[in-house]
Amino acid sequence: NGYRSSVLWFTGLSGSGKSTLANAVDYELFQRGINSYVLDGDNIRHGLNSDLGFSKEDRNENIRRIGEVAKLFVDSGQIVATAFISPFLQDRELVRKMFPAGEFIEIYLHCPIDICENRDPKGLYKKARKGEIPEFTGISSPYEVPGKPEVVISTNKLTIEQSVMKIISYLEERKIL
Ligand code: GGZ
Repeated sequence: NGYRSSVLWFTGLSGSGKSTLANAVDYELFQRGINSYVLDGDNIRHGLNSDLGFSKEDRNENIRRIGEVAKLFVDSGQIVATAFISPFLQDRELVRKMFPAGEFIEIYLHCPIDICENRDPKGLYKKARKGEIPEFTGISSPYEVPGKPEVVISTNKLTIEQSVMKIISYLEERKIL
């Protein structure tokens, strides 16, 4: 079971499928006997980062801390999948620089906002449209599209299984797996 510890950094709009895909990849790795872990809003924003909101400054700090935590997981020999919007290029580049070349794998989940908005599992877009959530990504706060992500997945065109295989293939190509 040789593999290289690394970060799978999922980025994309709310509703683009980050948590779903991070968990699906995590499960595929588990089945292959590889140690992996998912960092997402549930285990980070509700705990370590419960003091942070969604202003630009707070998002910067959210991502910086997640980068540091991801580094601890990589140091412990795991593949860590992170599922955060991480809308700012600068924040993602700062995290990228925390890792040796090849260990930070940026996976951009491309999905038109109207489709994310239609999915709206928690009704957040609806609230944001009504002005009830300030600084909502894609509506009243920017999402800066990655310039050179390692992997791009159009989550409105691929199934979850196809998306997982695209990521696994990339990892095999790069000798991570
Ligand atoms: C964006 C927000 C906001 C605002 C609450 N903007 O779809 P979700 O609910 O489950 O995922 C979103 C999550 C975003 O947190 P992140 O830590 O990923 O954001 S960032 O990387 O920008 O720091 C959404 C919910 O929190 N949420 N308010 N204003 N998403």
